[in-house]
Amino acid sequence: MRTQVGIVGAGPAGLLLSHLLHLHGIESIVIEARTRRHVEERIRAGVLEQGTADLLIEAGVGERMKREGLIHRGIELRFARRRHRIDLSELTGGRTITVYGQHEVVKDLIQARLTAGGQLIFEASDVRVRDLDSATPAISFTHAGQRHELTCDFIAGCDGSHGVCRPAIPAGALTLFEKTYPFGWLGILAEAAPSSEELIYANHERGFALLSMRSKALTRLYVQCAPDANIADWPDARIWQELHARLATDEAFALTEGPILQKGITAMRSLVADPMQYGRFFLAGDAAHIVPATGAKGMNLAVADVRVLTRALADFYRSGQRDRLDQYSSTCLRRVWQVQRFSWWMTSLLHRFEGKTEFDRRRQLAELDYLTHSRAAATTLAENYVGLPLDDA
Ligand code: RFL
Ligand code: PHB
Repeated sequence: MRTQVGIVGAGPAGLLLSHLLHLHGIESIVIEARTRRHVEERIRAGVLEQGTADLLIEAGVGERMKREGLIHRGIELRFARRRHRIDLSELTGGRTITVYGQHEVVKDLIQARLTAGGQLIFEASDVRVRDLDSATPAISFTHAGQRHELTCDFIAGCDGSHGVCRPAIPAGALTLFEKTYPFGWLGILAEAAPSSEELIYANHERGFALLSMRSKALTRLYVQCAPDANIADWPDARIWQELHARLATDEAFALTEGPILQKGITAMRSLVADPMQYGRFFLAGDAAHIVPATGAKGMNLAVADVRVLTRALADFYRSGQRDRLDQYSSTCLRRVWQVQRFSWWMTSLLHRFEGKTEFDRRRQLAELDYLTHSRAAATTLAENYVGLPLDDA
């Protein structure tokens, strides 16, 4: 088998890359380890920056998102039993975020690829990449009991944080920057109308809580938990009890409960791989970097990488120009570090840090107070949350 760009992983990064390349007349094949159903049902991110939503619309895959996505113009910060609205739109010249599940984006992209005759190979096992710095890098994999070899001009490693791509770059050629936070998030999807029209980020002495949503009938909720928490120790009643306690306010609010459809624990960590390229091999999305979920940036960052990579590959195939390909990593890493900083800051602001002193706690509350009473401070949150401008260099 042969293709121009071999793509490992059918998450948002791999699928969007394949779709955008197709729009430029560049052929690709996507190799995915899991089933189509699994990737279409995996509940993860839910917040699209304005730039992400605009890109999906421009690329012709935003129709359902425009119909079903929820446009939000603000978020709430809740602390010391008070509610404070950050008016994202007013602070950013009218920009908004769209609440639309990552799995819905994935469904839309799979549909678009299949309609256009794109090749997506699900349930591939023992996927390996090799000859990455040669002119003909290759992906080998087993599918339906047969071993295949896919020779490519370029390979995009879009296989997420636990894939085979990042480790395929020789250790001496790669630096990893990592930070682990001393807590995780326990997330649930509940069959209940969201108790608020906008997302609520709550700082509480028992720990962080977040109210988000997937639709008018589905609430997505998170509570900070121990990094090694066991889901068995979190029966439904305990989850609701913590949510009620951490979201409690002296102002009007009632948390609506409903049957829990999904439950899972996510580690909170930061990771950056530098560089994001090696020869003809390019990492994009979670394969290259992880951000703690507090800033709602993971999927948006994957989309930003893929946009840069598409432009670089389009230049190459159109005119043989390699400049943008050569600059791929440095172009992406600038945004990656901006987003790491923001995600780390949101995480530090909102979580309970075990072992920290009362001084640290008061300082955290003072920062929240400043943020909700200074237009300058609120603007820095707002412009990062709706998404820094995409790099158009
Ligand atoms: P993905 O989505 O992990 O996709 C990688 C794909 O590669 C496949 N794969 C392989 N395929 C072939 N061979 C192998 N050896 C393979 N190994 C793995 C996997 O099956 C998968 O299909 O990475 P991608 O495309 O880079 O997308 C990144 C996003 O998924 C991720 O950053 C976000 O979900 C992070 N994230 C959030 N991001 C946001 O922008 N906003 C949010 O609100 C937000 N909330 C979240 C999140 C992530 C979470 N979890 C579970 C990690 C909330 C949670 C709970
Ligand atoms: C989500 O809806 O899953 C979500 C929203 C905001 C975040 C993280 C996750 O910061």
